[in-house]
Amino acid sequence: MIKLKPEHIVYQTRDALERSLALIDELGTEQLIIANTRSPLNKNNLWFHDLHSTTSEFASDVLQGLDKRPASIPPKYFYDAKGSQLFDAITELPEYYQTRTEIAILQDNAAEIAHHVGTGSLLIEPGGGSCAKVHILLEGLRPMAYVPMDISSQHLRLATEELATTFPWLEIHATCTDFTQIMALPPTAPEGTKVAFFPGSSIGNFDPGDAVEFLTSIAQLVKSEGYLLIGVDMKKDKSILHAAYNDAVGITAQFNLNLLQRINHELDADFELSGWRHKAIYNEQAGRIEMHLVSLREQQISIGQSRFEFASGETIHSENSYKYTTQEFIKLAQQAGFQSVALWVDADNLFSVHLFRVKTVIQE
Ligand code: AVJ
Repeated sequence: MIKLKPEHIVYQTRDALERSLALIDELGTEQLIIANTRSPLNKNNLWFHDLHSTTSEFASDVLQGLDKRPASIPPKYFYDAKGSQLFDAITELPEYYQTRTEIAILQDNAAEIAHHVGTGSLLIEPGGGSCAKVHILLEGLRPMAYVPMDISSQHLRLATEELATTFPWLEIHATCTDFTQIMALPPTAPEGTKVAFFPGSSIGNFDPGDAVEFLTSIAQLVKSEGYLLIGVDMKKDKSILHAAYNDAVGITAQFNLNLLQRINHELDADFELSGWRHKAIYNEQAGRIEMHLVSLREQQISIGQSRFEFASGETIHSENSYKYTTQEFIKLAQQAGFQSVALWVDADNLFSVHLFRVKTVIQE
């Protein structure tokens, strides 16, 4: 976790400053505060906080990951503008059941979710780059404000501008950040019951231990009256999983290979995409889909001043996507301090949506 110190923070408005100071006061210095340039775009209900994920971090993660054997690169780097577009295309593939199944679950149960959570909340979405699923909840939940956080600035900007137009009554406080590093609210966000929304089974990208740590940081963010609404892909027949990550038209392959293209563009590298192949397998033992890029020949790659050798058949591990039974996931969330409030699953047992609440500690 990166800790921002108050002196690193730029306040553009007195109001933002005051809200931050109050927060620092309330939480002590333990809690991170993201505050940055407040730039109301051409909408008066949209604030955009740009906390760039720096190129140097991308560079050092890639160089470090490619030095290991087997080599690996964190999946968060899939999402440059092209990668975000490709991911959106994945969600529309017939084989990729996750998105449409989750959307149906949210639609069918929106009223019940609103009943549990109440209106006037502060709805927070880590990774909410395209703001697509939140549409389903907004009318029912009528939150006081929506705080999407995403690593892709451009994606977030376009999506929130559109959202601000569609829902003029909604305050949006968008924050461009790597939420795996910094989990904090922008100082312009108002107070209210905090509801974290983490759809799409993005939690599957974390190893279980890291998932507990991540959920713990969400629990700390939403605090004792807060909720977590989270979508989790379920364990199921291997063939269904295999098809979802090896689609017939090859969009997932393009999505995987785009990582190399991105490294070429941003880090002065010379990957030849024709020298690599997409591979996705279900590791039953670990309960996860693994994506790899397989070197099709012996080759040397230059990235800036660094050189990397790959033998034919050698791989770069680019993603894990863990699958959980509902009981496994409830146990995991309990380790992070959550208790199960409600659970929805589709008729085919493909996907689950859990509502959790932070366990309140009863003081005598
Ligand atoms: C965004 C991590 C949930 O694991 O299904 C889709 C990413 N990778 N196809 C997933 C992904 C390949 C996706 N998550």
